[in-house]
Amino acid sequence: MDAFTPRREDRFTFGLWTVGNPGRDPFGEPVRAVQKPTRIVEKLAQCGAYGVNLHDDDLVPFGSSAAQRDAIVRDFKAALEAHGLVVPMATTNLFSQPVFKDGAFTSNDPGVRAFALQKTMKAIDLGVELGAKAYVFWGGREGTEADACRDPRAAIARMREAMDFLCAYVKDQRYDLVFALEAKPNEPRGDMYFPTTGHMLHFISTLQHAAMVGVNPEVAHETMSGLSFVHAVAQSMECGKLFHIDLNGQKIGRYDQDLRFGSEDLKQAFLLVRLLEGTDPDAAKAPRGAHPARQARYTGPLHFDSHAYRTEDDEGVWAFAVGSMRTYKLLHARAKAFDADPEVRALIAERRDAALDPLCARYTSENARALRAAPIDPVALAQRGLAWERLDQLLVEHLLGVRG
Ligand code: GLT
Ligand code: MN
Ligand code: MN
Repeated sequence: MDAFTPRREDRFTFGLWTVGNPGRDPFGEPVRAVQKPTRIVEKLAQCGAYGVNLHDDDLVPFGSSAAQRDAIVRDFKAALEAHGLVVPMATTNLFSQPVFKDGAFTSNDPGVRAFALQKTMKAIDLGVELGAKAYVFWGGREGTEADACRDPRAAIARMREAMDFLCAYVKDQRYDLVFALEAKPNEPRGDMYFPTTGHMLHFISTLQHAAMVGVNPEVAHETMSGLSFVHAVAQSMECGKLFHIDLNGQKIGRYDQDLRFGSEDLKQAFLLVRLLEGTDPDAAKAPRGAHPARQARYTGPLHFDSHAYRTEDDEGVWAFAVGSMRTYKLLHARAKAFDADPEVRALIAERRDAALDPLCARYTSENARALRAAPIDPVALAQRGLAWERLDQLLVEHLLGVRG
């Protein structure tokens, strides 16, 4: 036990499908035994996790009878109770069954779309019964290879119809539940609709019940697109839409690797933890122009959507789980030290121009006139070195543990 040993209050969660991943890939058979959900609960609790998340089919195998479902759920609840774990998030598997081969909510076939809604309503009921407060939508098969098969605008409209329907269902049932939409650019489809968190954020703004819908960005998915994950998360937080997060590791431009958090690109991982935890004291103060719903820090569950290398046995899986959580805590400690460093603070201190600043704050015709006439010297402004080299080196030194 040390300061980085994971504890319940750290709010770390794993999916049944993550630590339960038996190591099957497109080229090879499973390398580990399938574990019972109740065993996963027990092991996660021993590792110091706070919760476990699931797809409907992870817990209740597809095609189970009502009586089988009830027995499985009863045993699972007993395990949660016995080991003090919660289920903060649930989701629907709308990708594994052959019926979803060409999408679920965006399918051209109204029968498939109806089945997707039916399956999701039942899965929402299950999630709520287990105590979930967030419901994730990852459109695993919502995309195309033969793109002429549907107008992409029809796919977007169908997805909107489904979200509006399901939001209304949640309200009608008086469930205390929000939705979190997860983007991915490709895999398993050639091109997926809503490929990035930014696409999702705009889509949400077009929904009937937009207030109850946010995003669930995943490190791997944004990185696959070659984009900054930290910026995607920041934009989500800036408008109050970071409802959940999928932490893992990924090399740029590859298939969805879902590696252990912090095992790739430690600097991005550091900046991400710094952002989520709001260790930068400036994060607490909403800057001028901020969105009214801005989140200063993220207080939801910290979910690891990742799995152990295929080289690992059962022991390796739990080492992977503990490693994910420890790395998060280590990065949190490093981020606090970085943000408390007086040299860092001095370098990033915001400069204000007493004369010009008030003119930029708000448009009035007087401000516009004064601004147009103001003597601003772009050459002088450009001459100043910003010392970001020094700042970045300080970050690296904090990250490597030689400072603070
Ligand atoms: C699947 C996917 C993940 C999603 C899960 C939720 S399922 O493992 O790769 O990114 O978050 O549906
Ligand atoms: Mn992934
Ligand atoms: Mn994910």
